[in-house]
Amino acid sequence: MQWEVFCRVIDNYGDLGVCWRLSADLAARGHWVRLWTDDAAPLAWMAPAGAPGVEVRRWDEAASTAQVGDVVVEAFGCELPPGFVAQMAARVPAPAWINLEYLSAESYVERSHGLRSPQFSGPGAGLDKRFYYPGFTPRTGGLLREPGLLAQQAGFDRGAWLQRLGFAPHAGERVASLFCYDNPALPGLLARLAERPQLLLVTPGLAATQVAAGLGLTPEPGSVVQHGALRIGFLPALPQPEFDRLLWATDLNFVRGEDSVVRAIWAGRPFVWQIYPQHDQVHLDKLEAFLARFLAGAGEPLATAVRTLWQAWNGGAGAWPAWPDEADWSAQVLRWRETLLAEADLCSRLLGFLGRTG
Ligand code: TRH
Repeated sequence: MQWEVFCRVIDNYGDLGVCWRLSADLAARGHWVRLWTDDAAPLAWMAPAGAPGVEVRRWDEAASTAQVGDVVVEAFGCELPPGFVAQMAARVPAPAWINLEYLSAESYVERSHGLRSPQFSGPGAGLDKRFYYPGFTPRTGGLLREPGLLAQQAGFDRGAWLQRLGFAPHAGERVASLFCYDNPALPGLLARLAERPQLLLVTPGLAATQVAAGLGLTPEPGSVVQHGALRIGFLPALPQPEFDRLLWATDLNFVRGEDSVVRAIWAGRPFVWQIYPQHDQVHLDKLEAFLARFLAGAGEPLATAVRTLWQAWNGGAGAWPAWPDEADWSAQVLRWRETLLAEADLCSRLLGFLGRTG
């Protein structure tokens, strides 16, 4: 099928990151995708090689395109250009119109997934928009997971990959990654990590600037600095598949936002999530809902330790909490991953939702 994926970049990289993964995944399954975005700049590092079958187009050219594909994906309520919607309404047969929503573990997702929003007025009058909610249960839209992802991971050589990246760990060093927003708890984390030999790989942007500011230096991609027993390596921006490998190469991942938390689950390592902060604090309910799913069936000591650590990481400075038992933590991530792997991925479910099998 021919797909039109619309992505307006609000801030950060998640909107484009999710839309790119969706587009590339669909194209790898034999579909044609036009990704319309108002800011394609991050694709220069996120997807420098592009993907066969995906054409990146400028948002403001959409209204004047000659033809409209079979499926239109409006990502995160980005409001399609009215001229394009008028063309959708004129197409016979009408395209399927999917509003792809943000990911949440909250219970409303199952209730809202698949709901229709018939258009009674405006350029799209007569069309039927349908809400598609990604999620963690079979009654939601699922999670992005490319076919063969876990097989790729199983064949991954962590040592060789880190070496190629220029950050080979020393003997006995554990490896962690850091991708975060502004975070007052960061100095506490660095002090904690510096108690034993570890290598912390820091992503560029907010994570690198804060770490470097705390140490009184300028972050240079490729450089490594010593902080107690901790070595801190500053990463360049990685293409998305390499970012995934970073999460596979570590013992512990600090991730943020919507896309990288899903990749941390697939990586199967202990992880700490900094959720995208919202002004009215609603993100804290979202965080609790995620924790409730992740920690279902976990023993009390692990559940309490992980919840306390995640709350501290999302709630600001304060005493750094006790570290969860890493063997239990790791086992819990792998258990949850097994459950999620038994469910169909987002693209497969989306195709089923549209009445297609592939
Ligand atoms: O950048 P984010 O904070 O994006 C956020 C969230 O998605 C949030 O939910 C949303 O509401 C907001 O944007 C508008 O975090 P996220 O979602 O993990 O997206 C980061 C993307 O960047 C992800 O696709 C991985 C990619 N990435 C790379 O490809 N290479 C890199 O080196 C790094 C650091 C990230």
